Amino acid sequence: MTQNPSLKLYSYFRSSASYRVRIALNLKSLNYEYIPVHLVKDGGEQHKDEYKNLNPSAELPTLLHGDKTLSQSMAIILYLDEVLSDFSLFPQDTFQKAKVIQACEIVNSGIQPLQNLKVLKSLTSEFGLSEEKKLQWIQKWIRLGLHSFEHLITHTSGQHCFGDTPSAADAFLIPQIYNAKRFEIVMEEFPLLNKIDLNCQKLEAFKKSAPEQQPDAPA
Ligand SMILES: N[C@@H](CCC(=O)N[C@@H](CS)C(=O)NCC(=O)O)C(=O)O
Repeated sequence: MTQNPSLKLYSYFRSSASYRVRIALNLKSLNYEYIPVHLVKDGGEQHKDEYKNLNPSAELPTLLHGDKTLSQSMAIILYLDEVLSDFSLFPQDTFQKAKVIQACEIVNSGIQPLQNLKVLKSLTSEFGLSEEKKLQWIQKWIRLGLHSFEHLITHTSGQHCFGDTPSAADAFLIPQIYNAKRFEIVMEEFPLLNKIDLNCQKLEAFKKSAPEQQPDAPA
């Protein structure tokens, strides 16, 4: 393990965007301090001033690297990739790198914002959706995004999304699959993604990053 005492990650065990960064840190064998922020307790600790001074969007994750503060998982992962460790999560070739980012963005901007906690809360409290309709909303957007993802990687995948080595695309995909299962989507509908999920789950970096392995996960 590379010693890097100056890395701190503000995270919540079930936050999929935090889960992406945990996978990236673990794939890169970077040590970090885990700072839990409870997204639900007392209306959500992300709304406290202390946290909003670090991240005005009141979202997880936030990474501290020494005196540098960074949020947005894509920005964090790109930063980590450039400044720390030899193991890269992106291909060298500029076009191939853009293709990996394209896959990540299907999750980052195409799916996750539509199933984010604050969006789901507002669907029921402000817009009067029933729990049943809310679940249909979530499943619709997850399915749509996962179908695009599966289509995109049909010709690029091997053991992982792009070839046989995990990349940032796997770090974005696996937490989204975790959420898909949480919201009762049967992953057999996406055979390629399901296969990649099983391959990733065999790797130590993915096992260590899983929600149930985090210090703030309920016993
Ligand atoms: N695009 C952002 C998404 C961040 C985000 O939405 N985080 C969620 C948890 S996965 C959050 O903190 N939600 C707080 C809320 O809904 O109140 C990223 O990649 O970091």
